[in-house]
Amino acid sequence: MNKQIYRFSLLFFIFILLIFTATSCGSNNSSGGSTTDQTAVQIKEYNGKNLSSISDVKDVSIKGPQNVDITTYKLKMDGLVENPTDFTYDEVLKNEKQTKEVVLNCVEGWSADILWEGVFLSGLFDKVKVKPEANTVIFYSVDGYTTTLPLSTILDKKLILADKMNGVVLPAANGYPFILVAEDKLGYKWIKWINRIELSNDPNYKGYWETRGYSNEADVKN
Ligand SMILES: Nc1nc2c(c(=O)[nH]1)N[C@H]1C(S)=C(S)[C@@H](COP(=O)(O)O)O[C@H]1N2
Ligand SMILES: [Mo]
Repeated sequence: MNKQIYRFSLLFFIFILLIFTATSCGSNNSSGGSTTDQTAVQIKEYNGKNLSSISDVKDVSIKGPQNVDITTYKLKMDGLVENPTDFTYDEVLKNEKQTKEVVLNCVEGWSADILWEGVFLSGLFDKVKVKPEANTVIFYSVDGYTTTLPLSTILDKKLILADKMNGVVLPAANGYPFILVAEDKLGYKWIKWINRIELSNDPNYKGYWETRGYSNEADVKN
């Protein structure tokens, strides 16, 4: 009888020990993961080329850097869509991601070569089901800034909404939570702090700088 209890307790002890080892390994792994995120540093080189630094990107915003509270943040998608939706930050980030090295050129004469990472706009369009008559996309920002691009340009160029630049989460000054990576277009199409995307059939809609005389095409001339 005593022997049986002894054997049983021994087995029980080994069992508890195994569970303890397994769970503590698990938590070690996850804390390792978050440490990596916290110590994320800017990527400096891509395909053997030096990238610009985030500090080379001048803030030329109409009202200065905006601070977005991510706990209440929503990206509203509406207009000519079947399913108007307010997406949280995490819901946006669940879409297919892409990394692209793209130069941002401002009309003020500076440029920055940055490695952008974000989600395809086409993925978001699929979720809200864009109606066939939509041909124009109007972007809105928390600072009241707006700009627009033809729907076909966004799809042809496979444009992304970036949440990261040079491998780090966008700083507030650079558009956190999302900037439009409007490749081949001048800086004023790269709208930051986007909180609404409207699908429209008005190709003549003009954004903030476009109503003040800048070209609506905004093509970068090389
Ligand atoms: N919301 C918002 N986005 C904006 C602007 C702005 O004033 N407000 N300025 C634009 C202009 S003119 C440029 S050149 C780029 C600059 O981006 P950066 O500040 O990250 O360099 O942001 C663009 N996006
Ligand atoms: Mo600009």
